[in-house]
Amino acid sequence: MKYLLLSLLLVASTLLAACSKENSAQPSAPAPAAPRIKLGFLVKQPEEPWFQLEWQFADEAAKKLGFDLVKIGAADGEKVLAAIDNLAAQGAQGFVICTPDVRLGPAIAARAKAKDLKLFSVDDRFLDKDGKAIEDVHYLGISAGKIGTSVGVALAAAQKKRGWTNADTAVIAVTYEELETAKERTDGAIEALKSAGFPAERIFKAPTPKPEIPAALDATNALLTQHGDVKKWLVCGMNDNAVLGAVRALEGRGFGAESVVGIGINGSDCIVELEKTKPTGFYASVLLSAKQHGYQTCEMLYRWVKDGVEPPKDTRTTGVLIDRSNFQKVLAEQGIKH
Ligand code: FCA
Repeated sequence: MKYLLLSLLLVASTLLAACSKENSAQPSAPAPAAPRIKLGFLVKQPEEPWFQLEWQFADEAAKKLGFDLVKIGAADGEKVLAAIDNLAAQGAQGFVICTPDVRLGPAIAARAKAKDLKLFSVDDRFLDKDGKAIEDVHYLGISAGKIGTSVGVALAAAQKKRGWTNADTAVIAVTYEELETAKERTDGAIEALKSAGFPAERIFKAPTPKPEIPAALDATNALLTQHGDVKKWLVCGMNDNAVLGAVRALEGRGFGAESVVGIGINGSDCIVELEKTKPTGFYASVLLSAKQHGYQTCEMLYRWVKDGVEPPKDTRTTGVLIDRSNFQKVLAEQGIKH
C-alpha cells in the first residue's frame, strides 16, 4: 500500500512537471498594456467659439487615435503654470497651448521641460525676453499676413461693388499689435487696401486692449467721436470679435448694413451674426481651419509622444472667405457643427 501511494505520488508529480514545462513552452502571455497616452489642450479664452471649435476637433483626435484629452481654460500665467503642474501630476506626456500672453513663452517652456512634458504651441507664438519669436517651440498658426491681405482685397472689392467713393468712405482697423499674429493680420489688410488705391490718411486704427467684443466696441466708439463726417465704413480686425465690436459701435451711431462692410477672421465667432434674418454691417469672414488647429496639433503631439516623430517646427494654415451666400455650405463641408 505504501509503495502504491508513493508510486502514485511520483506519477502525479511527473505529470505536473510535464504540464508546467508545456506551459512554459507556450508563447509568453502579452505584456501589460502600455498606459494610455494623456495630452492637455490649454486655451486662453475658453468662452470664444474659435477655441471651443479647436477643442471639438481635439476631442475628435482623442477619440480616433485613442488617447485621453484634458481640456483646460487658462486665462493668465498663474493658471497656465498650475495647469502644467496638474497635467504632470495626472501623468500626461504633453500639451498643446494657446497662451494667454506670448511673453509667458520662456516660463511655459521651462515648466514643461522641468515636468518632462512635450510642448506644442498653437495660434499665438511664444516670444522670448527680447520680444523675438521662440523658434525652438513647435508651432502651428495661421498665415496671418496672407489672410489679412485677403480681408483687405475683399473690403476693396466690396467698396467698389457698392460704388462708395474714397471721399465718403473710411476704414477702421481694430488692432491688437502686442500680438504678432494679430498685427500681421491688420497690417496685411491695410496694405491691401492701400494697394487697391485706398488713401492711407482715411485708414484709422482703433487699438483694443483685449481681443474681445466689449473692448473693441469701446475702442471704436473712441475713434468714431473724432470722425463724424464719414458716411461709409469698411472694417477689419484681428478676428471676428474685434470686427463685431466695431460693428456694434457703428450700429449705436446709426450705421447699419447699408453703410458698413465689416470682414472678420476665424469664421467661427460670427455664425450667429450671419444667421440673423436681417443683414448687419458684419459682411463676411475668413474661416480658418479649426480642424488643423485642433485635430492636427493633437495628432502631431500624439505621434511625437508615442513614436518619437518630431513635428515640424512651424506650420501655417490658410482660410476661406465666407459670407451669407456660402457660409452654411462651407461650414458643413468642414464638419463644423453649430
Ligand atoms: C488668436 C486669436 C483667435 C484666433 C486664433 C487663430 O489666438 O485670438 O481668435 O484668431 O489666433
